[in-house]
Amino acid sequence: TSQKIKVDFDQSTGVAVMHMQSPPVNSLSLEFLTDVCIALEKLEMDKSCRGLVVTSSQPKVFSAGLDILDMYGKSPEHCAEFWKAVQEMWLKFYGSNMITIAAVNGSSPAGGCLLSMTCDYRIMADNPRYSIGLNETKLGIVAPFWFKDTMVNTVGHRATEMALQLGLLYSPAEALKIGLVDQLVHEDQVLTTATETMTKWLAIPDHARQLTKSMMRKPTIDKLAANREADVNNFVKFITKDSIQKSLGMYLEMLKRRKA
Ligand code: CO8
Repeated sequence: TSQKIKVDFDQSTGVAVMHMQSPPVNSLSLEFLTDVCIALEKLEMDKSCRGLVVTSSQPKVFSAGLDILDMYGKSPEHCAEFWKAVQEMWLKFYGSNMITIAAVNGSSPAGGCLLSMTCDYRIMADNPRYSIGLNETKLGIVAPFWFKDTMVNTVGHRATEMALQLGLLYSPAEALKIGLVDQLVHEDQVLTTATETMTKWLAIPDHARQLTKSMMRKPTIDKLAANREADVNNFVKFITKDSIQKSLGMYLEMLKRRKA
């Protein structure tokens, strides 16, 4: 595997841990998404691997979401290739046969939140400085239908409607309250709690759990799987608009200013 992700697979437990280690903020770039998909495919094919924990090696950040630089000032061809990779990541994670647990040990905006929502269970660090949510509207962009569907499936229609319109980023306590995450623990305990939780899930017969997971998620997955090309075209048409490029440029400026 690549330098940007490290996968530790424990044969004795059948559980793998994927550490995202793409400095500074694990943004989901085309290259990073490709590596994640290759790693996930390998684990999926290994019948001895039953569970996967996803976590971050970067301090304070789980993932900053999609790499804005893959959507800013890029050719339509590049944007299309990038978007296919985003779709692929979502399809692979949301449809995984493995038990997937997100160990959210830092902030998790936009695509980072999406990645965690594709998992079966979310444990977040109880640090009020961290936040999680689909903040797309704050960048002047619109979360696509399958981001929306994933959130509806996680927290319900009403909470999603408010979250998406306002581009809300929730504190861990607020995220727990609406069910965006399942459990809060101290920062140092996120990974060990994920391992403990995994043990509970591993006790369920795989075939029954897998069929149940598929029953719950298949309609949502099929919706994108049947419309991938149209979704790519929509994205490219939207993201390459002058007005949208301008919004992204202003957002990037804001990120830099905030730092100074
Ligand atoms: N993409 C590219 N670069 C990024 C991103 C990103 N998503 N996030 C941060 N960076 C860069 C920063 O600009 C900064 O760069 P530099 O060092 O050159 O100034 C560097 O990473 C470090 O960032 P910070 O100094 O801000 O790090 P902090 O630890 O202070 O904060 C955060 C970490 C909280 C993650 C913060 O960086 C942040 O809020 N980032 C923005 C997150 C965000 O809004 N992401 C949204 C991406 S869009 C998306 O995922 C879904 C899009 C759906 C598309 C739909 C279109 C139709």
